[in-house]
Amino acid sequence: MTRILITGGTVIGPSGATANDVLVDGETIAALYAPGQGAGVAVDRTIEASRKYVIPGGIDVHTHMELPFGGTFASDTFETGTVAAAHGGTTTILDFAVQRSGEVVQDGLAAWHAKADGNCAIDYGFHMILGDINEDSLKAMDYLVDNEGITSFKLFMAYPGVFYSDDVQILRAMQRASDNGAVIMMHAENGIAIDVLVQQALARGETDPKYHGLTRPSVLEGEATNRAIVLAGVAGNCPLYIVHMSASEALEAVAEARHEGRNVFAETCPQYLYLTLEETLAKPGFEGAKWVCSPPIRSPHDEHHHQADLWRGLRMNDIAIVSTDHCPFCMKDQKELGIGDFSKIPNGMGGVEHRMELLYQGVVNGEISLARWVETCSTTPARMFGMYPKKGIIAPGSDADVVVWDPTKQTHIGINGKHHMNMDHSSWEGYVIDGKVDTVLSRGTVVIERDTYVGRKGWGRFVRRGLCQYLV
Ligand code: DUC
Ligand code: ZN
Ligand code: ZN
Repeated sequence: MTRILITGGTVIGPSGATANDVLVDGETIAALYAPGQGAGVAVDRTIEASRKYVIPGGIDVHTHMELPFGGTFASDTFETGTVAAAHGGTTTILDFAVQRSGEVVQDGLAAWHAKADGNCAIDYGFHMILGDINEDSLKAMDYLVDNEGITSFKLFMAYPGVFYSDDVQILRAMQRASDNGAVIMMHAENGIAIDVLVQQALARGETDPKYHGLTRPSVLEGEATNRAIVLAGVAGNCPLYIVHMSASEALEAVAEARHEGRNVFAETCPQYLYLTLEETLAKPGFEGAKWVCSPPIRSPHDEHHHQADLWRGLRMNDIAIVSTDHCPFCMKDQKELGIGDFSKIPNGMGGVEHRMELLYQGVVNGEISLARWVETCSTTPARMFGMYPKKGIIAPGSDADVVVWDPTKQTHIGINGKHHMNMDHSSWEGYVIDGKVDTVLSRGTVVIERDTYVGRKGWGRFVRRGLCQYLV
């Protein structure tokens, strides 16, 4: 077994920073030493981390590799997407296995295992999208929790005719989750109202990408979020996790529920923290299609200050996690499906490679602390989805998923030799971030050094997860 000593660094955890040397023995962290105290330990390799941060590997709990969607497939495979994730300091992803309408849940899960097995550069787990809630899928929820290490289920209040569930189905799934302890993850947008606005816009000849944003107003995200919270309460305080939150109205609903002590949690994504409708969706011609995702990127000229509110929500823990909703599509042949009709543009953006650096910029900008960066990007994801302390912390006995982070360097984001996602463009082209990934270990094995992937296909293992660790 290989032994590695990471020396001279500052270890960051959810409760702050300490100067420690870290001993990795095989796949796990063996010990933390006061600086210099590990000097005599026999090791195969030393990684010098002076003036660098040593953090638990990032955990991105919201990715869609190879998702069939919008008449095409998300363009990253588990192989390309996990290599890209590793480059950006993410060492575990949770992807969404899909049960489509009319399909048996276990068959959808088996299809996802077949896509990922033997292909991943880093560890991975699955949530399950329930696209057809009926007696069998309700029973399957119990089965997956008890036997498959899958303890979270995503439902959609959006996308009528695709993944959409009505309130009857949602309530029944929530009741089941109340009983078996699973987390219900909710895509909270009022999809049937949005579809009315979309049809009316198209009838007026409003076909450009920006109308994707303008037909999905934030109030319809707020309404759906509030409705999901009410239904989760009726179901008996079922654990509810609002995915990819973008709107102040939604945050208000979550904050109020949390104030009442409810099992309600939320995540947001970097695109909602940084990008504006005007700079993205509203670019001239068809370029805005690059940023078509749902919920949409919001305008700062709304009556709400969505971005400032989301940053505040992150500081206050009303937003617990930052994920990416990584769902990449190329412009060529994919986004182009929607030329002349924004509603046909495949919804999704790629970002799995950039989450850690984009959130670190939030530290540099004074929006969040170093500890909160690690907490929202690694420790809380591990606890929310039943993986802690195996994942999400640098502590003896934990998996040695470790990122050495250099705060003195910069990351230049863009497609020219810089990004590793299978996309013909970058949603973050030209962004320059203070801070850079130096070295990445996945279960004790170096997978990234000197900007190069040195791991191997199939190294990543499926993580069987327990229940959410925030529930009493
Ligand atoms: N939103 C997206 O933008 N893409 C995939 C699914 C989703 O909910
Ligand atoms: Zn969604
Ligand atoms: Zn998603």
